[in-house]
Amino acid sequence: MRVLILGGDGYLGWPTALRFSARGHEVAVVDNFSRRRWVGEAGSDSLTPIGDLEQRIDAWRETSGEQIRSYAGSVEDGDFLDGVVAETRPEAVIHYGEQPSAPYSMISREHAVETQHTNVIGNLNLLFSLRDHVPECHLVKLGTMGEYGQPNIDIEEGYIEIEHKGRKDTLPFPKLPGSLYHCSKVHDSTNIHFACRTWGLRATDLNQGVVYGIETEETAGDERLITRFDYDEIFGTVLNRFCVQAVIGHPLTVYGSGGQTRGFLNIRDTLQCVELAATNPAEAGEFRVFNQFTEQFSVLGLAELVKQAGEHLGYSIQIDHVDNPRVEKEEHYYNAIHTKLLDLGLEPTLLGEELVESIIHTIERYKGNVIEASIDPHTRWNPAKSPAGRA
Ligand code: USQ
Repeated sequence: MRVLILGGDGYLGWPTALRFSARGHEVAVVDNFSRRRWVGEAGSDSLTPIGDLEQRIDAWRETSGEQIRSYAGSVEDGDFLDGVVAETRPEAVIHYGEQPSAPYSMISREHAVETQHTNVIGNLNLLFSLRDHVPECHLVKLGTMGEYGQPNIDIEEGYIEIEHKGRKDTLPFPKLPGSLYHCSKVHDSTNIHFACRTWGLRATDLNQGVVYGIETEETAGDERLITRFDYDEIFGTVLNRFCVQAVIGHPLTVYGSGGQTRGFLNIRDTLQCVELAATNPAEAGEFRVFNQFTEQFSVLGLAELVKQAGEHLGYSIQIDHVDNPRVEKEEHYYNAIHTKLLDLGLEPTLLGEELVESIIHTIERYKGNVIEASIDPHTRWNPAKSPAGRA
């Protein structure tokens, strides 16, 4: 299959490219390297040392004999993207090429605008390119579980059957996004759904939970192939952050009470899910939604797990309840259905003490790279509600 991966230099995009390439698919990647720039601007850097995209592609060719084609440019540049789609004529596009951080989108007006411009306009450009050049192509779009928020009812996979005043319909599940980043993903979903209904495109929205982990089958063998790993307040996801904090002796930063519950998955399972979606495409005109996570945890539950695993390895670990910089529910009902990927054959990697210990061991190799000043949260969802003395 000809696969085009947007965001192929990123935390998930790079190992996804290797996975498809290793399985004999013809892979091309697009990236404008803004993730590297954004993390630098946040005063941080990848914990893992990563070469530039061309060096990594060369290393992959050397170790696997496989070739990955690359295009440097932005999805927001519609003419550029159109040229890439016309030239590569993909059968599947995996779209990771977005600004993925909720805190980043909440820093300022400029950051919110950049997030929604990159995400909404990039995705819209892609929909037109697919329509005009490869209308049969399957779009596999990385969405987020955060589109749904935390409603007081079970979360279905994309759609809910509603009976209203004696009539019934199956409609998109209501959305309650928790940041301007999450709002951008809702806008993307609306645009993709429209393109499927109107132009007959086929798409799968992967509403992914919070990803953790570093190594994948293809990256574990050679250090030059390792993916980036962020742990700063803006780009680090919570479990990855807690593991780094454990290793450097920084108290674990639980925001508020820690009752916030989310769906989580290991990075290896992200790759499994994306491959399952791509090799089992949606029908023409279908907008399919999968809830992509394997297990639910509360933030405090994760902190306790990291404390237990870290202490088992001889670390002394403190859990701090810091003022929550976000506006979010800290105690809430959460039950999200996630059966569609399991039905396609997903074999979940379950989180336990042993897995946390293995992540900690990988982090230990690079702990000298940690920039501790980037860890504590400063970005507040509502600056008017800042506690005294905090920016
Ligand atoms: N949290 C802490 N302490 C920390 C960091 C986070 O308690 O040091 C809490 C947050 O307040 C939040 C939860 O952990 O309640 C998750 O935060 P996160 O930063 O790990 O994840 P989030 O901002 O939700 O975003 C991440 C990815 C995003 C993806 C999303 C999936 O960055 O790309 O869409 O997870 S989901 O959470 O399901 O919306």
